[in-house]
Parts: sequence; C-alpha cells; structure tokens
Amino acid sequence: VSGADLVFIASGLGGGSGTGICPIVAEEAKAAGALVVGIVTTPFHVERRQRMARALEGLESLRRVADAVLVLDNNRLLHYVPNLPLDEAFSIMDQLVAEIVKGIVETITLPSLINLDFADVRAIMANGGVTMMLYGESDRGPEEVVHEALNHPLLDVDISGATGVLIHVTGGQYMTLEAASQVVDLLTAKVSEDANVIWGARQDAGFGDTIKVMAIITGVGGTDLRTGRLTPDILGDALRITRGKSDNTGNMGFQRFD
Ligand SMILES: Nc1nc2c(ncn2[C@@H]2O[C@H](COP(=O)(O)OP(=O)(O)OP(=O)(O)O)[C@@H](O)[C@H]2O)c(=O)[nH]1
Ligand SMILES: [Mg+2]
Repeated sequence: VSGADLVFIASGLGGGSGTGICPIVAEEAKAAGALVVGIVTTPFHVERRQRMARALEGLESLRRVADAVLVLDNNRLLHYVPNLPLDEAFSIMDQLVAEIVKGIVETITLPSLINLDFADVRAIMANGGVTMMLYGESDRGPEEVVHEALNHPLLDVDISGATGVLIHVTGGQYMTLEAASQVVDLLTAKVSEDANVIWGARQDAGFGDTIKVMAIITGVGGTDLRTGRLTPDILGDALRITRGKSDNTGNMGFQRFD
C-alpha cells in the first residue's frame, strides 16, 4: 500500500479471515498515508448471533483506524432478491460494491463539468466515521433520480444529521446545469445547513437522457457514532443491523415480498 493515495478495503464481516484482516490492512494503509475507505457487509440474521457479534467487533476495530467505513447490510438482499441462489444474491451486493469504488474513482479521475478532486473527497471522507452511500439513476428527470436514490433497496438512507456530503452527478451531453443542481438540491433538502456539501457533475455522451447520482454521506447517525466509546450493540442498533430489532417487520427480517 505504500505510495497509494486512496485505499479501499472490501470484506464480508462475520467470519474469521476478513473480519480479522480488515483492521490490520487499514492500519498499514493509514500508516502509509493513504485515505482509507472500508466497504463491508454485515451478515444475514440467519447466520447466527455469534457471527453478528463478531462482525460488529470487526466493524468497530475497522472504524477506529479507517477514515470512512461504508456498511452494507446483506439482509437487504433477502428482501430485494429473495429467490436467487446465495451466490447470485451475493454477486448483486458485490456489484454494488464495485459500482461504489468505480463511482468514487471516476469522480476523481475523469474530467468533469464541475470538478471534484481528491482534496474534496479527502475533505469529506477523512475521519468521516460511519458512512452511507446513495445511488440512483433515471431517465425521467431530476426528481425521479433522487427518488430512486432515496429508495435504493440495498442502501441505508437516513441522511439527516450528516456532517459531510459528496455528490457526483453524471448525465448525457444535454444535461443542463440546472438539472444537475436540482438533483443536488433535492438530495440535500433534509441535510443540516452546517453539513459540508461538495458536488461535481460530468457529461458522458453514452448516458443519453439518463442521469445518475452517487452520494457519499459521512457522520451519519449523529455524534454518537463517532465517539470511541461506542459498544458494538449500540452501533448495531444505530445502524439497525442488530438481530431482532429490524424496524417494523417484527419477524427478524424474514419478511419477503414478491
Ligand atoms: N456480499 C457478499 N457477502 C459475502 C460473500 N461471501 C461471504 N459473505 C458474507 O461475509 C461473511 C463472512 O464470510 P466468511 O467466508 O464466513 O468469512 P471469512 O472472512 O472468509 O473468514 P473464515 O472463512 O472464517 O476464515 C459471511 O457471513 C457472509 O455474510 C460474497 O461473496 N458477497
Ligand atoms: Mg471464508
């Protein structure tokens, strides 16, 4: 990792290897001076409580070292693609992880209409703590794009209380500045005035009428999540990933809909 500016660490938490190795790699990368971003999944509820406890411990250790840790909940796959074989369901989450990494990297490296550079990404992510991600696209205008992003079946979207927001909008060659800024306005409507919001926009002829938005939101869940005193259970509760405490289903996350 020496010489790297930005290091992504992706792992499924809850087992032995990934959970144990993640914080160590993060520490090395941090020591080498990189901005370190973790992208991890938490296990399925059915994978036994012990696994979740281990995952939360790993998350806690990783969070202490990495700049920003993006937590994806594998359980959401149960709702989203209940009938797919496990490996295919996993691959959907894995594609999302790939999209996130690609999105962040392209945001920095590809020439843009309104440029975001590495310093912007660093400003949002450095010591960003628990991080959420929004991702949405539509060819039916800014409102629909934001609606898609806020209702993404695999991503957490409680963005009130965010301290930093980095947004990147990509559209076709006819996307107007107004359309791009409308996406940003709608997306940040609920974010505190004090939050640091940075955005960029890029045109890509291949997009046609489609507009895509990707947002990285740091400091989610208020100050509680950013203190070192946090126990895994509290973190789990705050992230709504603790077993048996799923929002409204009341049946341990086994609810399915077709
Ligand atoms: N999204 C996604 N999650 C996965 C995948 N494979 C495993 N997981 C999740 O990651 C967790 C950890 O995976 P394991 O294989 O048990 O752990 P490991 O890190 O390989 O560690 P050991 O096998 O115990 O040495 C699992 O409980 C799953 O929830 C995958 O391909 N995609
Ligand atoms: Mg394994």
